[in-house]
Amino acid sequence: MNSAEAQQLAAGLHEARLAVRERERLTKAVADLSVSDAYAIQEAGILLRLAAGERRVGLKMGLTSEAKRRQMGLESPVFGVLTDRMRIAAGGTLEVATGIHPKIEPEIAFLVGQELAGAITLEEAARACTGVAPAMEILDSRYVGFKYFSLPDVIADNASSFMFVLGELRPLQGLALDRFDLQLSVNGELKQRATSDAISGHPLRSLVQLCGLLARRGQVLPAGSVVLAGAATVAEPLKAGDRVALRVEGLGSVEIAAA
Ligand code: OOG
Ligand code: MG
Repeated sequence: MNSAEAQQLAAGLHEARLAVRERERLTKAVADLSVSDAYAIQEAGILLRLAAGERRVGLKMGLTSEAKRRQMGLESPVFGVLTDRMRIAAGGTLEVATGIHPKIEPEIAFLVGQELAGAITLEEAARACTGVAPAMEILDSRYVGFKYFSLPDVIADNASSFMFVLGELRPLQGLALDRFDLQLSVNGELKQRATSDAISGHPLRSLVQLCGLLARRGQVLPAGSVVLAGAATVAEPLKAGDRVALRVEGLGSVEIAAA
């Protein structure tokens, strides 16, 4: 696939997002879309957002838990790009109608203090992080019915990124990052619960995997990046009027309202 083709497919997804209108998955028209084509389309889509004044603030890992891979019927982790415009302040409000069919999921986020590149160990990942926080990701797919059936489709659509919210960051020292109990409630009712080892066995392993995926594309993880490690459970549908809270025992809480 040449870059003009990638840009054209990216523009189609970009317009669907801006118009808040679902569209057919790309593999319906381009059956042989490869993972590498898909990342090129994703990057072309990010360039459109940057041209509109957005800034890159980090990356997200997706499909790092078995629960998510089973929910979406997809086999391996993927990454997407986060921009400043995707961030909602903790305690803030999300307008559901700005998304097509948004869903929310419980995550752990890291703030990476120094650049990470290529094959790194869990210890190197831990040393590079200056903070960890409870987080929620609000996903939205630009595809009909939030279904895409293939990894290239979801990658091209920036791994279904829409919005995210971070709780308070704290230093990693002394925290058992793979032993957190994550509880996601909607309107006070517990909806999803899992231990943080559901995320790649250990949330920092998502960061290691991310560096590996980036290296394959000749990229590094820049200093200052926020990284969402991937959801610990399946995502919950989000509707106007919902109050969603994530409580992570030993780490903190974060909440948003949907309007
Ligand atoms: C893909 C994105 C998955 C996660 O945390 O696993 C993701 C999707 O489910 O549409 O963000
Ligand atoms: Mg996610």
